[in-house]
Amino acid sequence: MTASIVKTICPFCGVGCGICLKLDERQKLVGVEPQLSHPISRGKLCDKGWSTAYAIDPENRITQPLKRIKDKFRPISWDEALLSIGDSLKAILDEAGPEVVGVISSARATNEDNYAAQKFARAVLKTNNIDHCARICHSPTVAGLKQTLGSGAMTNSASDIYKTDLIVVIGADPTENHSILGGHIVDAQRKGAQLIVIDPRVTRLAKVADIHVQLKPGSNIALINAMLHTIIAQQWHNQSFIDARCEGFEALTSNVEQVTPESVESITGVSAELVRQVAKAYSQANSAMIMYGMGITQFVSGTQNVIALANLALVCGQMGRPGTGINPLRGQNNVQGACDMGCLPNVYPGYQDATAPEVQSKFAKSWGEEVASKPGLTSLGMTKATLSGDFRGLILFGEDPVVTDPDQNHVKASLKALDLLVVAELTMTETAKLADFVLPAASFAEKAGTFTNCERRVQRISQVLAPPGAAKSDWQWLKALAEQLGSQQLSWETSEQVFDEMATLTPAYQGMTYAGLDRHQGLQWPCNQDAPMGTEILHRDSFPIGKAKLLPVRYIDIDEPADEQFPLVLTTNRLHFHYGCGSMTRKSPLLERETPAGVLFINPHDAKALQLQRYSPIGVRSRRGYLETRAMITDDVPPGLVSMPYHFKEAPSNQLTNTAQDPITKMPELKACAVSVFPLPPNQAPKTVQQLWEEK
Ligand SMILES: Nc1nc2c(c(=O)[nH]1)N[C@H]1C(S)=C(S)[C@@H](COP(=O)(O)OP(=O)(O)OC[C@H]3O[C@@H](n4cnc5c(=O)[nH]c(N)nc54)[C@H](O)[C@@H]3O)O[C@H]1N2
Ligand SMILES: Nc1nc2c(c(=O)[nH]1)N[C@H]1C(S)=C(S)[C@@H](COP(=O)(O)OP(=O)(O)OC[C@H]3O[C@@H](n4cnc5c(=O)[nH]c(N)nc54)[C@H](O)[C@@H]3O)O[C@H]1N2
Ligand code: SF4
Ligand SMILES: [Mo]
Repeated sequence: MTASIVKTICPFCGVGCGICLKLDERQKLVGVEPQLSHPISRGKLCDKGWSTAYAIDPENRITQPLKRIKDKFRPISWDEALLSIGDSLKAILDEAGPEVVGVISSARATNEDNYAAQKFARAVLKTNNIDHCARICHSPTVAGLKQTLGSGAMTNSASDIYKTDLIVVIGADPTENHSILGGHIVDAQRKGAQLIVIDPRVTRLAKVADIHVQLKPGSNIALINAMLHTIIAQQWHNQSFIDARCEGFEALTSNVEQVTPESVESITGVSAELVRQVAKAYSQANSAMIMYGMGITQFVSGTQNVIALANLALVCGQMGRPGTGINPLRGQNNVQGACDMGCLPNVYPGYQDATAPEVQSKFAKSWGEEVASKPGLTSLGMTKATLSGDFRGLILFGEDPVVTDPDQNHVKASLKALDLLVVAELTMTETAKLADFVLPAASFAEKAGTFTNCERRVQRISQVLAPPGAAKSDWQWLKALAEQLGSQQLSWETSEQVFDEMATLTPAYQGMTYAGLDRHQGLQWPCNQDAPMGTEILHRDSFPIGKAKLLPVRYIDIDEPADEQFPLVLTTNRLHFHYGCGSMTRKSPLLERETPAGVLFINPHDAKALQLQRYSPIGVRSRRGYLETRAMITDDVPPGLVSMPYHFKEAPSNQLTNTAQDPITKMPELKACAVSVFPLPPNQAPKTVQQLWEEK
């Protein structure tokens, strides 16, 4: 029987739906229901939201600090854990200085946890080696939109979906991954908005779209530049918006002058006729909004792809009004927040340049502490430096890079080579298994704090349950570790104190308090003196950098095209019922029943050539790794392209993926690498990578 119901926010994706946790008389979590009046979810939740109780079930949790002795973990007290970790860190720092240690924080944890993590790195360890999963997610958005518009976030709001005439979804699969927004998109289309989906796969949204542009993987810039060519040639651009608000139109025009739709047909696989149709529809709509995701960012051309999209929106004046804008669908529940909090090696909270002396002295003065001065490493930079002996101690929480970073064998080798690996987790992940110390972390329901969703809405989460066993909030164990190292920099008593300190130093959050957030069902940044009620639409009258910058970009091929040895291109995607490394969704029997294992999606044409039947066991090989799984034969992927989810540790697509990187942000090319696929004997069950490792 339900005894009480407490409102909080869903801990999975960046939509930030409002959920209610239901407790029985013993204060045990017994279920979940949607918040009826929530501004985004409006009384709905997707299957993951409904399954939250399984994700944090105390039965499956780490409840005490653990120390690894050879291959076994021994439970220890917090005092012993902090003492040993502190001694280890001190020894490394004394020997090799702050450049060889770092922190990887979590886009699943709160703003307060993330603010504490970057302060721990910069003011306690004195290093800018701080990063998180945004590196391999929307770092090209942060860099690309910062250059063009001055702010790397969704320009408009979720409710704009109902205010627009045309929605372009490019490189995103929102019915699977931002399901409540996906539902709003379908709804808006039913009410009259036109829907264009640009994706190499036939996604569920592509099936209902007015137009599906099935481009070849990695050809975004060729397509967008051909659209720009058409728009400018046909005078469909918005000259008055360009004159008043943009710089660089001449250079952009000459950059696309030769890029006719015909000239790129062989690159994109899209007919010139269709390019013209889409260019006309987008540029001539009264209001049109672009929504995009990993099919734009996860390429060596990631930042350039984002810039190309910004060029398109600006030239058409689809910006700064309701139902317009460029809208990155930020992925994790708090990835917008973890970036805002400065858990990136190059920026402090509020995107303040970490290498600028005035920024360093602002924070040093406010914290009363000398701060890190040298530029920091990215997450993959830390992995690489470990293998060359230049990085030795990593504190990581709420990420599972063994499953989610590219080139799994390389990641594993690197984590094993560390002198010290500390992992704070809810449960025993593949990464935690490699740690020297595993710390028990409180889940979202066991702590107070805030999450910032994809539309920049900062929302409060409440502590509903006691943490299981000795688990602590991430900021709390970071505070204890700082004290162990002799620093009082993290000596807050409540999460509200963390938030208040952060807000004074982060211009876009300056006008926010817990009380204000509660009163308004969250507030969208910037929220400050000029905008005390927050901001639904960015760039209405001007850009933070004055005029927006139109920046010419050129098509860049994928790093590893198919060849004779590896004749298929592998792309990786998500499935509705599972999330990230699977550690939270695979605890739910309901979600696990829907999709219990990884598969490789392959076109009937390629399946026939390889003599595969439905569910045939197969081996998949790339230049970096090998895995076994089963074939799922479907027209949803075109010939030549195969696709795999990355949620399944038994058959993780990151065993195969490429680490080639976008030179600007170090984003690896997770959306394309070359593989070969071959049938296994029909009666042989696919082996898990764990079994394959044991055999080695
Ligand atoms: N169920 C579920 N939901 C999630 C997550 C999850 O793990 N599971 N993760 C969350 C996170 S962290 C994130 S970042 C978001 C990501 O959400 P999305 O961005 O929607 O993620 P993906 O499915 O990886 O990729 C999106 C689409 O890009 C397409 N694509 C591949 N190559 C290209 C290309 O060259 N051009 C174009 N235009 N498209 C291409 C793919 O076919 C795919 O449909 O989802 C969030 N929501
Ligand atoms: N091949 C391929 N690889 C990909 C992608 C892809 O499209 N293709 N997408 C990439 C993207 S966009 C992303 S964002 C990454 C995501 O990669 P990860 O961040 O590694 O994935 P998650 O499953 O979100 O892992 C989060 C972990 O955090 C733990 N956790 C949850 N809440 C808390 C908390 O409050 N405190 C602590 N300490 N722990 C907590 C959970 O138990 C879980 O194990 O994967 C990337 N990897
Ligand atoms: S759409 Fe995202 S935030 Fe909403 S219920 Fe589903 S996983 Fe949670
Ligand atoms: Mo992500």
